[in-house]
Amino acid sequence: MGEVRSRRVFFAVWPDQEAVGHLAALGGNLAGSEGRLIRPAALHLTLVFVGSVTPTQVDQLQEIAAGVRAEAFDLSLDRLGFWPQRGILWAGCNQPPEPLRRLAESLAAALRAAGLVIDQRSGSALVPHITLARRVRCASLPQLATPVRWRVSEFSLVESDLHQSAARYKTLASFPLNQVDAG
Ligand code: 2AM
Repeated sequence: MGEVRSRRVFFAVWPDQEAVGHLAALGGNLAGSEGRLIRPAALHLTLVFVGSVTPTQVDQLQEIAAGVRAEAFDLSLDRLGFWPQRGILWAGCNQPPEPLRRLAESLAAALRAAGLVIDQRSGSALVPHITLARRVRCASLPQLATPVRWRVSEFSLVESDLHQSAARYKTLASFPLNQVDAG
C-alpha cells in the first residue's frame, strides 16, 4: 500500500560445510521426536540481532559493518545447551574466544553509535550459540566428545524472512575479517 517494506535483519557467522554436517548430526541425534530441527543450510551463529529496518537502513548497516575491524579466528563449539522455555537445543562454547567477543562488541558498539537500537542480548551480553532445534523436550545433554571447529574468516548481514513456521535466511553482504599471523 505504498509503504516501504521493512526487512528483518541480523549479523551472523556461518559454519563451514564440515561443521554443518557435525551440527546437523548432533541435532538429529538429540532433538527427539517432538523437536523441530533447523535445516542444515540455516545453521548460524548470531552476533547481533537488529530486527526490522528500512531499505535505507540496510545500506547504512552495510556501511557500518564494512568499517568494523576485527581479526579472523578459530571457533570451537565444545558444549551443548538447552533453554527449556522454548525448547531450544543449542551448541556453544564453554569459554567464548576473545576474538568472537571483540567482533560482536565492536559491531554492537558501531551500530549503537549510529543510533540503531539493537537487541539487548547482543554485544557484551551475547551468549554465542547455534540453535540446532526448537521445541525440544530435553532432559540431559551429553558432553561433546569432539568439539565442532571451523575458521571464522568473515561475518554476514542476513535477512530473515519468516515463512510459515520456518525462517528463510538470505545473506545480503559478507565482510572479511583480518587474517593475522599466529607467529
Ligand atoms: P535464536 O536462534 O536463539 O532464536 C534470527 O532470528 C537469529 O537472531 C537467530 O539466531 C536468533 O537466535 C537471533 N536473535 C537474537 N535476538 C533475537 C530477537 N530479539 N528476536 C529474534 N531473533 C533473535
